[in-house]
Amino acid sequence: HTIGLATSDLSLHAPSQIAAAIKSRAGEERFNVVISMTEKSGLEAAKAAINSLLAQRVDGMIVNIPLQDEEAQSLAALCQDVPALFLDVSPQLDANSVIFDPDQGARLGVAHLLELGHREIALLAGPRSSVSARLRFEGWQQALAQQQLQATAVMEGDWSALSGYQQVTRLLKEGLQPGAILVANDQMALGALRAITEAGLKVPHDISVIGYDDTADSACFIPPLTTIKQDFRTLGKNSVARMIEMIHQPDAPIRSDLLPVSLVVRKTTA
Ligand code: IPT
Repeated sequence: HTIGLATSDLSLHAPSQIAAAIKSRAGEERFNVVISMTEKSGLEAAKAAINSLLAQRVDGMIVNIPLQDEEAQSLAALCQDVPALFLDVSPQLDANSVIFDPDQGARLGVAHLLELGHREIALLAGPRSSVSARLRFEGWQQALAQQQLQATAVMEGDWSALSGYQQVTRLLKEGLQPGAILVANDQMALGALRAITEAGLKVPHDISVIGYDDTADSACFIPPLTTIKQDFRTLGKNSVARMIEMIHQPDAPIRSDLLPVSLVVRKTTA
């Protein structure tokens, strides 16, 4: 049997670690994995990736590409009798999916900062084109609003470290210095750490930073990054298990599985 994996850009750390986890778990189950990657966002690029996997006659399709509800529906239809499992869609979507809980992640980050006494919190969100970026951002805003708080600044990056560096450099140049920054992924947090250090400020003494993902390198940032852990090994295990079930029981009811995330406290928050 062969599983197709349609994935967003593997030069990003999270998708590459997810792909590695799927590949290694599938190998243990004696399933082959073929990968098709899209560098662009949007439905057309996702369709092309999926068509190339269908042409290779895969038995099931795991889709780790950010998709709006209607986009995911149309891709599931494109797969016809090949079962499709989505990893980057809204948990509300009526489709087979395995997703990390974006709300829980957002709430854990905000709660950690509030416990430390922070009130001036800036947000560095991921790209608007990504569903999970939007859900994390909305989760932060809701968690702040529950405490009658509002973000002191809102920034948007493209998930890359460089974009985090540029956004936070600009913020600090404008003379805004929040007490803490919630960042939508670890790569942008890495760039944020550089921007803060270059401005002559210290993490966490002057500004606290929280990332999101807990990719393999994040414990080695300077200082080691406090972050929201998405356990990619668990995602690999669960998504391969689900895919095998779906291949063997094509008539099983549609199900959306929500995986918990957790706060990992290291040295960037105080
Ligand atoms: C999501 C990551 O959290 C983020 O850092 C970025 O790499 C993004 O993927 C790329 O699409 S994880 C996804 C399963 C929601």
